[in-house]
Amino acid sequence: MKEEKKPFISHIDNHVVDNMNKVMTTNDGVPVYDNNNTLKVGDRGPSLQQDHIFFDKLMHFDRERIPERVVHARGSGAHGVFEATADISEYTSADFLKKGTSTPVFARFSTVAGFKGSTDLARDVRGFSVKFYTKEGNYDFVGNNIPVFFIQDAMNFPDVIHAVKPEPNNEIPQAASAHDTFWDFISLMPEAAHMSLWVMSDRAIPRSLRMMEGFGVHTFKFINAEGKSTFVKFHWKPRLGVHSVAWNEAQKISGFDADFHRRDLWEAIENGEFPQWDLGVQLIPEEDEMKFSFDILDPTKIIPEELVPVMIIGTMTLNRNPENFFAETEQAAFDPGRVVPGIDFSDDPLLQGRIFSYMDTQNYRLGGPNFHELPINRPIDGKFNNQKDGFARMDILKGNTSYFPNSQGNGCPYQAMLKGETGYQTGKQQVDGKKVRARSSSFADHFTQARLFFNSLSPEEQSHVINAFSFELSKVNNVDIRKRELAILNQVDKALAEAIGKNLGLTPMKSLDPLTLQFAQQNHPNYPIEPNEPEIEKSEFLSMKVKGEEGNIRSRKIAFLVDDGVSKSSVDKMKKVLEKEGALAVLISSHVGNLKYKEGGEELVQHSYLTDVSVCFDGFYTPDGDSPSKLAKNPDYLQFINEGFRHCKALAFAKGAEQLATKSFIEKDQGVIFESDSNWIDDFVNTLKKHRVWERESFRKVPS
Ligand code: HDE
Repeated sequence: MKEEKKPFISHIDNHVVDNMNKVMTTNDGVPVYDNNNTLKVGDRGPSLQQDHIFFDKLMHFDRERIPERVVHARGSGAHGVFEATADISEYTSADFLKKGTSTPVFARFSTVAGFKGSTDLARDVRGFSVKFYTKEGNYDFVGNNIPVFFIQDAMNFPDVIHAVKPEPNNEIPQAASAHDTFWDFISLMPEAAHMSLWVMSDRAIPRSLRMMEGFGVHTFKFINAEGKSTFVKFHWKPRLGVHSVAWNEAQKISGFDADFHRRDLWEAIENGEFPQWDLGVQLIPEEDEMKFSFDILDPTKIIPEELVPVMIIGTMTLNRNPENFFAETEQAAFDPGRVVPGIDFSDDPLLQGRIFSYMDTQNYRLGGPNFHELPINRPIDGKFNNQKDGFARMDILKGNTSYFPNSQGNGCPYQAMLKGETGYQTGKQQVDGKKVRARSSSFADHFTQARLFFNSLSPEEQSHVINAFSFELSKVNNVDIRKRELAILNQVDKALAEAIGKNLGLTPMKSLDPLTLQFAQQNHPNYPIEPNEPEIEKSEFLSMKVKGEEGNIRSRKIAFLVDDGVSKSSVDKMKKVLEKEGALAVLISSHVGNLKYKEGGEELVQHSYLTDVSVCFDGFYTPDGDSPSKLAKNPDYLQFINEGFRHCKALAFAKGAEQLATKSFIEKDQGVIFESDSNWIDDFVNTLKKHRVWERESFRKVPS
């Protein structure tokens, strides 16, 4: 069911400009008479220096680009609302988390490595940022779709990013980790083992931004009204399930529709299919800080949900696209240091470094310290302090006092404490220690959780990880790097390393490469350190296949493969059921424009075999009529269904089209559904719900 577009958030709405029925003006509001011609001496003569209308236009144009984000440059955003649904006042005083509270949000999803114009389907981590415009100021959740990070200390961040970005001499490759410098770095950093397995898993190639989890990664702290702290890990759980594309699809989608994820998010919201995520928390009492086999301050570790269950505390619904990409999505300034009363930082050394970096980068990227005044970054109830001036200052501070303490301005703005208000209060914490540049020995186990992740995947997901490592390391030219990484993977799981080694023509080294060991010993002189006994060997929450089983087909795109003469009743029969389930039926024909039905009548078609490809669809249906005989001779149609089959998607054929399946490389299985089977439409829907016909995975006869 289509829902109405929600109204603007008032404090941003005030800044929306509508050109409709307005005379064009210069930036000073002077009406423009002629916007085609510069001022000249005679119509063939030289231009004049006094053309202030032209200069006004060009001056602005010449400055339209700002520096893109140094990481996470490519992103897509949307507005929405967060509704708190659980009473957690025992743990946090945060106003926006009080049960029943609704808070406007702006979310932005991104890839990390690529430039602003790079493809959406790169194998990469996805950023998951949410700005909550709470009554107590803006709270920024700045997380990822992968729950751990490559490195443990902020000092290494510029290095990991330099390594993954295009190489500095030739700026190749764009938005890809499959190159020497990335694996050179990773193979010297055993702490990256856990995250590198996640990035080589299907998590790094989501089907949709709406179908991925979000994680705060670090441990944070909740602070309650009495000042008591509780450690907290944040999780976003998508209502549409967690799903991915195949790597072969990702590569092709990048060519056919580099905006695949951006378009998907935009269209879903325009169609009233508002994406939703539940916000969950894992709560760890302060007393339990040291209870686990790993350190909860180490960002390369998860807290398995079996040990600390996720409690759902609210739901986010994205219900409005931005009016303007630059003003909103590009200028949105996220910062994990932007916390509100009731939320605090832990001592995770990666998180601590982030608290500096984001504010610093916004100052540079958005041109100065007034970036908070851009509409998208403004707190909903305003800001009141003595800060003033600076580039592009927009607020007009009233009166002659801009200092504290003052008596002339009645002591205002006043500190919360003076009027018995709480304001932001840092959680009290006893700290005692020597100043050191060092790494805790509790951070030294790099492989146990990497193993936990690999063990928890289904066989199909494991084989994707093997293929991804094999692909990436095959693209590494330096054989020593391949060997070094293989030695790391051998510490995680021998079968994993051997399978990859086979594809690389290498036998994995038994122990770490001496160079890797040397780097590990810089942080831990006694490395390798005997790891603690893990609490669990396998976690069902880490497999996407398990999560996928709960799925539905809302907003999935099903290609109806047709041509002139197709039977309308055969189209409508399937369409009705799919649309009832919330899926989209997309007609694809040999031409765009009017499609002729067998029964008479026409329908406007927007997609053709020329413009579209199988990888952009979730399932395929070939209806009856006079069209199947035409399609039998159409190589593009045959490519569609063969590739769909190869990518383990569901295919349905109406009676008169069944022979088309046998004309191709397709073999009948539970995901190839014929009308002559009983319950064929239900079977098709149920197969689509499973996202993939995983059992077909090992079937490699069809080239794609
Ligand atoms: Fe970021 N990161 N990061 N990061 N990060 C940025 O901030 C940084 C890290 C994440 O949609 C930058 O505004 C450091 C972890 C997201 O606009 C920059 C460290 C996680 C986004 C920056 C990290 C993230 C960023 C670049 C290690 C997951 C996009 C532009 C100490 C929990 C936000 C910008 C958006 C963006 C620094 C590590 C997520 C340079 C120094 C861990 C989602 O400030």
